[in-house]
Amino acid sequence: MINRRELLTGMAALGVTATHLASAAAGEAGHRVFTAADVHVDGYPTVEAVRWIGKRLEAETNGRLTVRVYHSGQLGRENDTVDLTRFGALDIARVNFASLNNPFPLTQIFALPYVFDSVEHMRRGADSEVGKAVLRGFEQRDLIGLAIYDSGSRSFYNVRRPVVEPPDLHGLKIRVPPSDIFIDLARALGANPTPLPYGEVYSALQTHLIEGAENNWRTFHTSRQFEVARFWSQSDHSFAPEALLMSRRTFDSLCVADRELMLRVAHESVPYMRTLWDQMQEESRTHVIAAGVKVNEVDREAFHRVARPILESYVKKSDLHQRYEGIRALA
Ligand code: GTR
Repeated sequence: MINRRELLTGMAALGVTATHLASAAAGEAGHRVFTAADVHVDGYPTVEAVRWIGKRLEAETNGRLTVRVYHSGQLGRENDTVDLTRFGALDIARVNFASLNNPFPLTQIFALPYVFDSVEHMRRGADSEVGKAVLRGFEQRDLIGLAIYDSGSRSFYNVRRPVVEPPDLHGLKIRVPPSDIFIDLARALGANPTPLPYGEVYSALQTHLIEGAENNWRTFHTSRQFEVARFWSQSDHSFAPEALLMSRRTFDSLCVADRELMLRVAHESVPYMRTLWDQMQEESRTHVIAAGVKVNEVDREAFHRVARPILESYVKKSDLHQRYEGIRALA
C-alpha cells in the first residue's frame, strides 16, 4: 500500500485533487455526486452496475444523490484507486479481489486456485456468511464493502502455443495481477510470473515483454488482448470476484437513511450485474472464437495437482481454514 505523500504525488500526476474527486462536501440541498473508479471500458458489466446504482440513487432521492463513473482506468491502477478511496479522495472503487489479496488477506479465500467449482458455486459463496465476513473485513482499513460482483473464471492465454499440461507453460512470461497467490500459482506451473498493472497488459503482449496472461473471457475481449494472444487454454483456475468498495469517510458523512439506501441499492445491483455478466461473458467467448482464437481444454487433474499445495498452504492459516470449509460446503 502506498503512503499519503506518494498518493498525493500520484494524484498530482493525474492532474486531480481530492476536492475534484470525492463528493466530500455536500452541495446545495445535500446534493452529492459520488465518484467511482473502474479500470474497465465503458459498457463492461461492472461499469454498468455502478451506473445502475447511480440511477437508482437518483430515482430514490429525487436527484439528490448520484454516481459519476470514471471508467477505463482514468483514475489510475486498481491498487491506487483503493488507496484513494481509503483516504477519502475517491468515493467508490470497483476492483478485483486479486488486487486486494495482499493488503486484505481475508479476500484470499475467494481467489485461491480451485476453491470454487463453478460460477454458481462462487455466487453461493459471495452470498454466504463467508462473503459477508469478507465485506465486513474491509472496515478495518477505512472501507465499506458494498457488494461482491461476478468475474467468471480465469484461464491462461498466450502468444505461443496451446497449454494442455503444466509443462506447456514452462518458461513463458505470464502476466499476473499483483497477488502472491497468482504469483505462486504461475511459478508452480513452471511459468515466469510477471506482475503488471492491468492497463499495461495489452502493450506488454504486443512488445513481447510478456508472452501471456490469464483472465476471464470478457476482459480478454474488451482489453483486446485476444488480438495478440491467440491461444486460450481453459484452466478455470480461479473465480476471484470483484469488490465494490466505498470510502468509510464518505459513508460516515451520510445520514443514517442515506447509508441504508446506499447499502440496499448496492445489494440490489448484484442480480442486475449477474444477468449482464452472463450475457456479456457468452458474447465475448463467441466473439473471440469467431476472431480465430484457438481454444483448448487443459488436463484438469494435472493443474489441480500443481495447485493443491498452494491452496493448502493458504487454507491452513487459522482465519481462512473455517471459511474454506464453509465455501466447500456450498459446492
Ligand atoms: C479483471 C478484473 C479487473 C482487473 C483485471 C486484472 O478480471 O475485472 O478488475 O483486476 O482482471 O487482471 O488486472
